[in-house]
Amino acid sequence: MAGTDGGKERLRIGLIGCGFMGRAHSNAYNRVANFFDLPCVPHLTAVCSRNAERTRAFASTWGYESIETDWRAMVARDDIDAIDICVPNKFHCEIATSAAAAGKMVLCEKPLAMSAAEGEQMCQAVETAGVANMVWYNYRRVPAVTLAKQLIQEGKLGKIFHYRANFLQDWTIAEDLPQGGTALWRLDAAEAGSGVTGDLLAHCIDTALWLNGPMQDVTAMTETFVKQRVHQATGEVAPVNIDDACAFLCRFENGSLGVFESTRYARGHKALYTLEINGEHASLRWNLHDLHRLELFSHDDEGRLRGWRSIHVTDHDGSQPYMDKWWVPGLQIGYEHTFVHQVADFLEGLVTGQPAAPTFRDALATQRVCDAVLDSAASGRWTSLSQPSR
Ligand code: SOE
Repeated sequence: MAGTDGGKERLRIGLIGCGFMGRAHSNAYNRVANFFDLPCVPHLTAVCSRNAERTRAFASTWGYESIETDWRAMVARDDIDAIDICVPNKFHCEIATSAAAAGKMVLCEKPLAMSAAEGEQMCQAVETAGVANMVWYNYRRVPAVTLAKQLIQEGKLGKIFHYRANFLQDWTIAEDLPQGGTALWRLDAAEAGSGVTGDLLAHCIDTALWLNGPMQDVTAMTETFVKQRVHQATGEVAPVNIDDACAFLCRFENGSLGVFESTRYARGHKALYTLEINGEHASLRWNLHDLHRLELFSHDDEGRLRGWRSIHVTDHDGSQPYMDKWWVPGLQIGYEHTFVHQVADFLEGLVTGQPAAPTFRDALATQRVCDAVLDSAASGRWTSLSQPSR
């Protein structure tokens, strides 16, 4: 880090990718110092993508000082401290390992990699270089989800019996939707690695491992409902190799059972991430469409009053995670704030030496579960997580 902004050290960011996630991260870098009092602040040094005109427009919208059109040039710059990777999954490993070798901190969009083998290489690269690293599993930092973590850690649920999560969307039902290209790379297995497993279930798995600990084994099924689509790169009809839907069961090491489902074919659901945890003393549930509420049923409540309560997680007195940084009690925050929280925690971690999670190593555990899920779906058998699956 070098120089100061308003008396604070600057973390000079080089962002790679100008899509949806590039915007979400840029917004977070711009907002964080307005709301969090941190020892260092992000400085938007450069943004990179292949199309110069588009990159220039992005730089001007979000306040980047300069642009690059080749990520290698970005990684080689000595005025950048941290590389932030917001490009399709197939580029994560090469960029992250090169950035680490150049001594840069690396922040990477989820999922970490195309496979656990690639993820392992990325972990080794950042660990050998000794550079800070983090993966953007942002839903951990929805205040209601962080509150769920605190309640579980405090033992409010007691022994956990069940964990269930869904991530449902409906945007790929149309058979004439093409695959590949800037907006639709998520439908192309060569760019994305997998379909809903790496894109959506990875979020559910990351939260589950965080809230409920490691998984022992999994059994899964996947389906590709539309078998071929026009590929935007060639204009030709090509097989679709991603999983459009995936459902899996798992056993957690703590003895609880997990049920997970994700699809892009649930008509009416746009980004419905739900989770529910049933413990001996209490149950919790949360959903992304009502993200500021955490629902709790506590068996310890007096019998006459026992029932599900809906906690509006907006208090300002420091008792509910992150909310004292925002408005006044009762006023909600949303999706974009989860990224602001993640940047704040990353910056704080640089100073305290307590790295913000999930690190690459943490996210590798999620990648291993994704691989095990896909292996199980292919083999029709349970896959154990005690050994790396690929
Ligand atoms: C896919 O539509 C997507 O944008 C994912 O890629 C994100 O990770 C998820 O948060 C929302 O849905």
